[in-house]
Amino acid sequence: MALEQLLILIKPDGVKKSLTGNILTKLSEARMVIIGAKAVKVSAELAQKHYFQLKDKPFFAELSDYIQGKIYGEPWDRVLAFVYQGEDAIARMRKIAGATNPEEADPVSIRGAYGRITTKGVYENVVHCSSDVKEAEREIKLWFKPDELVKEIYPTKKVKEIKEDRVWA
Ligand code: DAT
Ligand code: MG
Repeated sequence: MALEQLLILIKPDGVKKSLTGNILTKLSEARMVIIGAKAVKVSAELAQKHYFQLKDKPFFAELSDYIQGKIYGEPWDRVLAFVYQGEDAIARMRKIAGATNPEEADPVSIRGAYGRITTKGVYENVVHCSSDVKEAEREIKLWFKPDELVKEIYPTKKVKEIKEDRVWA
């Protein structure tokens, strides 16, 4: 058994269908801990970086629009991002999430229960779940800054940056 962490996203269709509570309840059965959580408006750049392995697929443009929530618009064009940690977290959480294709997913899994394929062929599968340790690290580092996690799970370094910062007015 290995202590692992992974990125879970509640995608815009999950947010729109008001499934946040149901999804977090199902995930809580695995008894993992949340070490980071936030709401994110996904930019085109973040969408493309997140799914870069799929950039040559015919469905890439639709997938990129979907994760940005473009088809849903305000106030559903956002995702909820979580970093979970626990023993064998990746395999266990992916089992609860279910297979990529919601039609083929176990009906008791999140994707099986709540996912659908649109008439345009987009897999609206409600959640993202990192697929292996390497991908999990890449994705967590893409979505979260070290200070947004309550634990230091990867080595960090201090850099001096001179930049404008937005503060409360
Ligand atoms: P997963 O999200 O289960 O890790 P993946 O990384 O292979 O699956 O694909 C990422 C997302 O891309 C997936 O959640 C939904 C979409 N996708 C994958 N294969 C697809 C297909 N054949 N048609 C439409 N969308 C697809
Ligand atoms: Mg994947």
